[in-house]
Amino acid sequence: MFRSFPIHTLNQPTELSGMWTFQAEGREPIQVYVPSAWETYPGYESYRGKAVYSRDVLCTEETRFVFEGVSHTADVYLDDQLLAHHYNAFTAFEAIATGLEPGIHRLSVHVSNEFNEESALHTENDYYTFGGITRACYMEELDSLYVQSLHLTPVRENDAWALEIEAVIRNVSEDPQEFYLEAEADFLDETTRISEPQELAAGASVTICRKVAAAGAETYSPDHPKLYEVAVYICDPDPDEIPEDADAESYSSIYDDRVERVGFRTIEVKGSKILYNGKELQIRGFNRHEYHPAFGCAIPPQIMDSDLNLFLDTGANAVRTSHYPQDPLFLDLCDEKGIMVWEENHARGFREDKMRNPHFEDQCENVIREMIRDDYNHPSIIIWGLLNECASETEYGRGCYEKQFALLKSLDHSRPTSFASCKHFNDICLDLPDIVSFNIYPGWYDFQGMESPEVQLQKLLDWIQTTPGAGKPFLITEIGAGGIYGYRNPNMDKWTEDNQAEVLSKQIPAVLNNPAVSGIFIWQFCDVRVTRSWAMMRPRQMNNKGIVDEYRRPKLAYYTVKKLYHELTK
Ligand code: ADA
Repeated sequence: MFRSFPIHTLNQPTELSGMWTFQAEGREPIQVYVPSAWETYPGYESYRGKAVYSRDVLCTEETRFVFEGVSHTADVYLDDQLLAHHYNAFTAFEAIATGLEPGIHRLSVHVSNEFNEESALHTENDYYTFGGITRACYMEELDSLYVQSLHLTPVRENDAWALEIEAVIRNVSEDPQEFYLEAEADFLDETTRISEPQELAAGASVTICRKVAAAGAETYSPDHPKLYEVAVYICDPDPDEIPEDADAESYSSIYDDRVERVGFRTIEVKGSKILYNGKELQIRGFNRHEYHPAFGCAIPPQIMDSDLNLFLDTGANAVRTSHYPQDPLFLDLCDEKGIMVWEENHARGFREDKMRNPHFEDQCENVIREMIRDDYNHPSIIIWGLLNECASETEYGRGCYEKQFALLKSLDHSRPTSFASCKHFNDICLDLPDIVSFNIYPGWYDFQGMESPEVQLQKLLDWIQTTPGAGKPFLITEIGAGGIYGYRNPNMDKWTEDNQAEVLSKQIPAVLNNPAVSGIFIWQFCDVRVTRSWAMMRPRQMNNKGIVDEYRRPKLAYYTVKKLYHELTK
């Protein structure tokens, strides 16, 4: 299961989950289940290097492969032909083979999780960066035309809903093709033609935009997460004229279809408030990394679901996908459970020297493009974020923030933007986002002084009012403390569960009782493995600030958060 709803009504994709051959450089081949992280295979627990995954696949003449996530770098081959190259573990890519001899072919994915100069985003870090085909992959039989992407934007006009549909259609054949588009949804009275018949040149793509009324649609909200499926069909304008080379019996007048879901809601910034369906929003969330000791970052659906059930149990209503786009299935579940999402591109804690890596800007921007291309339709996503804790205090860093915000806004004007800063009192980028957000750790990191969380927060808020961030909504995007599961003592020693719970019991009310704050994301949901160079600062080589440990066993802090999130809900 790679999505929680069928993405086609006609030809269903073939999932490629199952057993593949895995061979790391210089080692014997073994059979492994895909998707998975290779750090979960015995003998590969800390393997950093290259490996090849391969299996046979049954192809038709035109076949499209989709990989939801390969960590970090992938080269996809069919037999000996290179179909696609992709960098970055957390976004999807396609690989298309055309003019194939129908039958069995060998699909191989060459994967690397190496750290090197070519990789600006995957580096030694305060989370682990795994290897493997870590998210679902599938293949689909293509006709000459297919829907490459479908974006749905709900709009509220004159007290009624409408929907903007934007579909990218691509012609993979060597001939021009004629087509028109139709759309189908529960809120449309009948199948609606959304483009006139037109010709698309060989190898070309076209974007079709059309607004349709959706007057009868129910409004989506966290309490009423009503989702609608919207299908678009690429239709042949001349269905009676069967092409000479087509098989008359199996000939279809529909080239391709695509289903996406939409939730009709609004999210906007007005002055210093975030408004959701016109009402002031209070965010109570957690930061979540994709991690489990038995699965690495390849989290099975059952765990995604149970993570979100724990969120709901604590009274949380939101998740920040720190620090990268998360599995599309996880986002589907957020849509269904009414959990709001801050999704961000993949960049954590880069100082200026790292931002000057010649690949940094391109790699960050690609993640932004792919994230918005793929995750645009999730009503759960209410904020786009970028460049967590990077050099927003330097001129060079500001240049990157400027470019990336410009790109983000050009790709989606329907959601507010932000970035999580740690440049207290010297950030020079607060004019760029719609929402100002800071990470603070009062009572945990001593370098921030030992003043109370209330005082530290107020000083920060007072300073922001002297910057171009004045008058914007404000979020705490990280706050928390470390605690090792099962380590208890009454001295409130660092790393005890007792101390973690105590620190959070002071931090949370300081934030949620401050009327200038629109919400909080606690750092973090579960403990996560970190890379080797972080081990000296991280007992167990883990970031231990989870309110549950890596096996999702609740610490004392879990109950503290649960009590406070319920008491302080506005
Ligand atoms: C930062 C960072 C997180 C994590 C956290 C911590 O603010 O954004 O990724 O490293 O601090 O645990 O210190």
